[in-house]
Amino acid sequence: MLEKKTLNYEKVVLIGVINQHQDEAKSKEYLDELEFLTYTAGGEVLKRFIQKVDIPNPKTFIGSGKMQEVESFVDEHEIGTVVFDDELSPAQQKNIERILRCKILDRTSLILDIFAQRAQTSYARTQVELAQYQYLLPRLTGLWTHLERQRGGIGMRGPGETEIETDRRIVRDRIALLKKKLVTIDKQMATQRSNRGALVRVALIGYTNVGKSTLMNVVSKSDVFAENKLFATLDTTVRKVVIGNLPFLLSDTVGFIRKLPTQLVESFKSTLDEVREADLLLHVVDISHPNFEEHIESVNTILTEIKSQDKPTIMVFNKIDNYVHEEIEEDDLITEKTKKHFTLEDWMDTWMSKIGDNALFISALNKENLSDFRERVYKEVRKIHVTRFPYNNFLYPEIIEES
Ligand SMILES: Nc1nc2c(ncn2[C@@H]2O[C@H](COP(=O)(O)OP(=O)(O)OP(=O)(O)O)[C@@H](O)[C@H]2O)c(=O)[nH]1
Ligand SMILES: [Mg+2]
Repeated sequence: MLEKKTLNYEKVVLIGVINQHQDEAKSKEYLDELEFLTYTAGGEVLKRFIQKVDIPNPKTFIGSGKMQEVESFVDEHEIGTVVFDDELSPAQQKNIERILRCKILDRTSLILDIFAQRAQTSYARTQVELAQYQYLLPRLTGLWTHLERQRGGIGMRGPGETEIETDRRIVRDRIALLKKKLVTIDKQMATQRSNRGALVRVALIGYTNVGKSTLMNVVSKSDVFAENKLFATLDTTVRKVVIGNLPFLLSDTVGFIRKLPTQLVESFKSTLDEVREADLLLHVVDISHPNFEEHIESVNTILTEIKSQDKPTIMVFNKIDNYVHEEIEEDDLITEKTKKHFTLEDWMDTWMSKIGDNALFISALNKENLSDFRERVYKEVRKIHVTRFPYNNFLYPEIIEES
């Protein structure tokens, strides 16, 4: 799955746990995702350590025996960065850093680092920088910054070419400044959105890397950056799209992820306002991902956080071209059919019985079933459009007539 590794990738070790909330399989899936995040940030994973712990050690998160194992591996292989899948308290981070003498990151700081690398506009940069400093402030005392040889690299990079500041006083001032700047930008963005008029607003949402931008490109014939890395899109793109004469606005926005740092949810207020103010949500799902149902849950949790859980929503199951399932041999009478044996048809039946024609199955890449997609979106947008522009209904027949 991963591209050829280059020499300047940082050497990284991952640490995860197994407990009553996550069994071995779950833990593996989470670490797979963490590895993908690490790779996106510019790291190469040399080893994973997994420990069974029900209650994390308050001082070092994992137990001392495991920590010794990690320590000798880190020494032997000159590891520069250790990433924990779970959020560490500032105290834990400090203690672990003292033992391992290298950079200690967690999922949150890794995601923040990727966001910093991906932020293009000054608006996105401001949002990310604020989130980074809010995360860092309580952690500055113990930070690895005193390890001079470790300066820079993953977790130390601010937006653009900058390196993050580690002086507490400067950080505090910077936070205050960034907050002010964001208030101004938020106002400008709100004005911009209200200037867009009464056109129906549709937002593409979903877990990261599911194909939102690819779908946006196919539907709007635009050119939005799509890539097989996480968080390819940070800035919202809005395009006017016309289906069968009917114009509406389609926005492509930042992907969600399990445990999206709360600092990010807050500072991405304007970006998420795009979702909050949308009339219709297209929830894109990568059905070829073994964990797609959990992705749906994570997305729904964030929708609830931003009070958008009750909006009209069409579920768009993408990447059907890539869907694979395990077969049960005909003479195998023992294996019980579970979800991993589901065919695509089984999933279609399951979802259609749940939400009827609000479930669509497509491939944005191979342009499969896109006419169904257009038809369905047209119907839904039309419903909203005719309530806003009641005088020219005749322009939009019930059924789409492609011009
Ligand atoms: N096989 C397959 N791959 C797809 C399909 N749609 C998108 N992809 C691939 O999935 C990867 C992610 O696509 P993007 O469009 O960047 O996904 P995104 O949801 O915008 O991702 P973020 O912006 O990172 O949240 C790319 O490598 C696409 O080529 C599809 O229908 N089938
Ligand atoms: Mg995207």
